Amino acid sequence: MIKETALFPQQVYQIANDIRDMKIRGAGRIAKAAAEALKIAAESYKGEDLEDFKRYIKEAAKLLTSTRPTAVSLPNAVSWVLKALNTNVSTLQAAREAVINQANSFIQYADQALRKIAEYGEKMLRDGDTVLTHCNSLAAISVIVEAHKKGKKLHVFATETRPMYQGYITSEMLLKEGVNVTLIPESSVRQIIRKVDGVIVGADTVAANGAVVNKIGTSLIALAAHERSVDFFVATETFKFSPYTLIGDIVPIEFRPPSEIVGVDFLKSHPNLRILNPAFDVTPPDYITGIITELGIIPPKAAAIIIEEMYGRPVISSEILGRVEEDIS
Ligand code: RUB
Repeated sequence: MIKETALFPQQVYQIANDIRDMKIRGAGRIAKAAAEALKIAAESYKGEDLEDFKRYIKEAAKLLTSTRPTAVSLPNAVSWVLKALNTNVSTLQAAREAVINQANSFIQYADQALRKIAEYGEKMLRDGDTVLTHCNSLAAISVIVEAHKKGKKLHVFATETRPMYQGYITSEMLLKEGVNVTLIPESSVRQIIRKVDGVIVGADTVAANGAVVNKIGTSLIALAAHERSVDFFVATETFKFSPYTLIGDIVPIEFRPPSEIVGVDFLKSHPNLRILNPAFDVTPPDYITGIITELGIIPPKAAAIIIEEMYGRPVISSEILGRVEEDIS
């Protein structure tokens, strides 16, 4: 539980807790929720001092970015909103409005991006295709649903995605749209892949070298697809591209509690058992056919160009330097 003080309205803590506890999950939804939380914080600020307001918004930004480490969409969304404070705002009212407008513009951009991804991505699917997806990615689902709406008859294999079973959510979403779905354990992928024409997954972070960080198990699926020359697409908004990786920062992989894997009683009766529960893994660019973004479908190796165009060459902040030093030591 995140420690609540009187500083922010309860809704902001609620969003932060919901991201941390995975009630809000999926990199795109996390990013939009963080922008929404900053907007709520700005709207509810009770003070009267511009500099104090800036500190308050930056504190809210820190709280939100501390909730989950892997999806770069979270710090990218927060940076997008914080740009409001770098503009020449000279009054509290102007700063408040700027933060609210920036948050709204991020949310709007995210919604439009998903629609573009669906439009570009559906062209990669043919009538009669069998598609495999993993975890629960709105970007990947939007591609499948768009192709379905265009009248292409598809069959989807959705992995359960242990230990949190996001595959159930994916199955429900696709069934609601009228798409044929078969739920499978991810351990069956190498057996099933022979029936699959293409894989589509989402991303939590795309690194400058085109490697994609996504739900644990993604890289094994990519390996199985590669072995049989099955196309492997990643559908993602460009705000999941990491500017930090351009200067060598390593994407932090979240490890989640053992209790997600085994029951408390089993843990208690085997005190010497160590349990590892990594939530994400890294798929190398060589296993990725293309990255479907709102700007078009790009080869993974072009990720660095997109990052430079969108974010410029990053200025190395002391915070980032600290992280790099930590990794080397
Ligand atoms: C979710 C996950 C999704 C990406 C992309 O993991 O790995 O594939 O976040 O999702 P978790 P989207 O459930 O642990 O957050 O395309 O919706 O952004």
